[in-house]
Amino acid sequence: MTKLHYTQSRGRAETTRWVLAVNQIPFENIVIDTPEELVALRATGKLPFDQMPQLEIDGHNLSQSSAMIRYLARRDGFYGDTDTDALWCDLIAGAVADFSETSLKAKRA
Ligand SMILES: N[C@@H](CCC(=O)N[C@@H](CS)C(=O)NCC(=O)O)C(=O)O
Repeated sequence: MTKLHYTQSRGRAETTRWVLAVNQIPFENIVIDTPEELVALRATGKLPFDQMPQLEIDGHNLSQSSAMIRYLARRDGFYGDTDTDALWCDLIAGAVADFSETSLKAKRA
């Protein structure tokens, strides 16, 4: 079963949730909301860089949200047919990441 570990927020996991949904991959959304839960998750050794989001899929323990999005896109045929198609996918993903990073840094009023 595919599992996604992240906090109770959209944050850096939401694009992965979208791509899982587009690919029609059922997944368990596991909420890690306390420092103790994060410590326990780290102790499993499944976080390559000790960070979330973390995606368990196809026997892989993935981190880095941009890597997981690209893996899912390639895996299920959403990366185009040519290097130029893939280039444009990367350009658009980069632009979306710029907007996302800005909103992640925004402070709540
Ligand atoms: N470049 C990484 C950044 C991951 C990241 O900064 N995750 C934060 C939560 S949004 C985290 O795990 N922070 C805990 C820590 O770094 O100790 C990605 O896009 O997945």
